[in-house]
Amino acid sequence: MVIHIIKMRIMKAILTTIFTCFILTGAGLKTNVFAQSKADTVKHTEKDYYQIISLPIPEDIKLEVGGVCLMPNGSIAASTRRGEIWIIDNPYMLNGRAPYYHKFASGLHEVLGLLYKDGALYCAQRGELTKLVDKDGDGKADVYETVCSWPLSGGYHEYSYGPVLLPDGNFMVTLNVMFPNEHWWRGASLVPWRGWTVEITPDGKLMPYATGMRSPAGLGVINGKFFFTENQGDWEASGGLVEVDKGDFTGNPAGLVWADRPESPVKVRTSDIASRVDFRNNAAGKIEDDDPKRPYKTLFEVAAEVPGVKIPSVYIPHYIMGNSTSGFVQIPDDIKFGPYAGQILVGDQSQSLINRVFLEEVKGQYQGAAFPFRSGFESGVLRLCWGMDGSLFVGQTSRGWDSKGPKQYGLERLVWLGKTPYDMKAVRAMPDGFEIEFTKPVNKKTASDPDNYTINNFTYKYHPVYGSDIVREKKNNIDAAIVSADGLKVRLVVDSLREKYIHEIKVADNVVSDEGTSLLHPTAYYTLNFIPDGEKLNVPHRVQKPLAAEHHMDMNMNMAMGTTKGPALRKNQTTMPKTWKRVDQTIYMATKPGLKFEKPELTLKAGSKVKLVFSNKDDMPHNFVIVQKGQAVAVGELAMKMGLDAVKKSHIPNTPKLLFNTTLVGPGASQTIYFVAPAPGQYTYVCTVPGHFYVMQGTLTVEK
Ligand SMILES: [Cu+2]
Repeated sequence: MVIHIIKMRIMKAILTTIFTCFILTGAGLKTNVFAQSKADTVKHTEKDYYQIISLPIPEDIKLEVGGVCLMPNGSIAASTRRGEIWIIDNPYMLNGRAPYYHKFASGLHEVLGLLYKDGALYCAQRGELTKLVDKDGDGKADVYETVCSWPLSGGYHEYSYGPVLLPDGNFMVTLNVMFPNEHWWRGASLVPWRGWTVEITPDGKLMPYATGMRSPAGLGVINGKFFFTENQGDWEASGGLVEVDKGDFTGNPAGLVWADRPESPVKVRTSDIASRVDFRNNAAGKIEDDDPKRPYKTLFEVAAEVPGVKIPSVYIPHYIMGNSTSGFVQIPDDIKFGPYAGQILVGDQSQSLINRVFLEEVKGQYQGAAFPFRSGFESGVLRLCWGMDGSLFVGQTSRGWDSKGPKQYGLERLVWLGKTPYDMKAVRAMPDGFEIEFTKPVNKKTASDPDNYTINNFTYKYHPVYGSDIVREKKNNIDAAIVSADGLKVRLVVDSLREKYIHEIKVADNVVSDEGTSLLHPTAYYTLNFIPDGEKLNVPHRVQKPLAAEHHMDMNMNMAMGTTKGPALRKNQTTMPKTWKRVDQTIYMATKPGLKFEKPELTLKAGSKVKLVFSNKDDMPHNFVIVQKGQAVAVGELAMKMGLDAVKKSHIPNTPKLLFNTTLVGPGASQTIYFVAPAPGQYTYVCTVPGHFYVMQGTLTVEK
């Protein structure tokens, strides 16, 4: 599979080169429309500003990074899923020398976090918080001391993350729920305090702090407050960054089984949720969200009724910005890392990238905007830590789950190259809209045209199903775009803002900087938990012109080509066509964990009437899409450009490269499609979900 990807990447590089050569040779021609239309904006990429430097890892070290931290001498400590801790000297590769690895500790149980404090390393193993000390100074830990332990059921996914240090010197650890067999993707808490965040004093006293966590892979302290990152799953519509106060409940009810214990500070009870949202605890244990008309509530609606329910500070919309939110760090004020001091960098494991979050306090709570930041890491991004020189170390692992980055594990360093990208620096909520702050002055002419911005808002369902569709989507009308005198800010006056909804803010390419550059990242997602009080600008209402690019195509109208006579079949034909008397071939296709199809190859007979039953046996949604041979990545990349539309349309772009498809199929669910097998030859089938399409592929052979 990896070789396959590399081949495809080489092909892509060759194609890009051919294409570039074409443009270069074409530049000499008299009529070159292409060069002219592109010449007015300067192209730039993330690479021009932030460089990724890979650290070589000796072949015999399986550095599946679970934790990273900076040592006082500038070395980096990295813990692994395999239970080892390595100290890496000269990770900056000064004087062209390779880093030097030595083993500090081993025999630990899946170390997914690491902290240096007062001459010792602290790590959460699955079942305990451990202090490791090198007493004799030989570079190896000789004291392994249990600070505090907690029970384990032995179930899959019972990860423990951390610790991080609170300002008062206590430790915080987050504890993943487990997935029991009968409900294999639904979180359960079989032993205390699974699904909780726990606070631990230096002398080992464990105090339950909050619950509602499902897969809290990232944790940290921002401006003195405790935050964690959640992943999509049951009851969790999308990943995001959540500020947690003591006693909060953040959404996944599995951990509430322990809320009655005297040590629990949580006031929410299971019945508070169950009386409002159907848990659908049926005997089969399988929940299929088959009925889009099923009534639902949002998390913020439940929070409005139940004190103690906490909504995320900032959503990092699933599929659109990432798939598995992981570790985060705040950019310190005193380092040189570009124009984003004080903001948060949040990793994404499966997409192998880092997003950026701007936080602001509104009505006493944090909320803010998420932006893309840097993609292209070599494996799944899990842990981030600052080096001594202000560069960012990025600890990575695919951990049995594939990531977009092709390697099984990796350690890389992200370095700012000293140039400021033209980007949205921040988006702030205003009483009547948003204020976008840019890193460089904008061209005032284009920036003051409100038609050069689009805003859509949406929310998610709160339910026991894995993830959620985007629901209640609404377009906002923009009445004015007012540019500040220095050209660094644009105030958008927006009609009918919706409190508690996520607002997608898009800036058109022609809102260029003074230097003629388009934005490096033109889209932001602002989680508007509160609209701030204050004076509204008095501007007349106007009706926004729709952008030419906003062409909405109903997926049901997406017709398949090359089928037999009679009414054309849909690409997603889910009932047997009336003209068919029988099915010639019935094919069963399923998914399996680790971004795989159960069968890597399929054979069909050309022209035969095919019924294909696609069953999703994994714990996340997938689709099944047949595309022209070798077009899986091209179609997947088109799907990634669909933005908000992507989830609604099941990541199915409108392209002739795509022949037939299922829509998104949730965990445990299935969908049947009908199509006529195309002309003899080879085809590719793929799941077009972002991050999946690079690896989740198979080969379809159509025979005569
Ligand atoms: Cu998939």
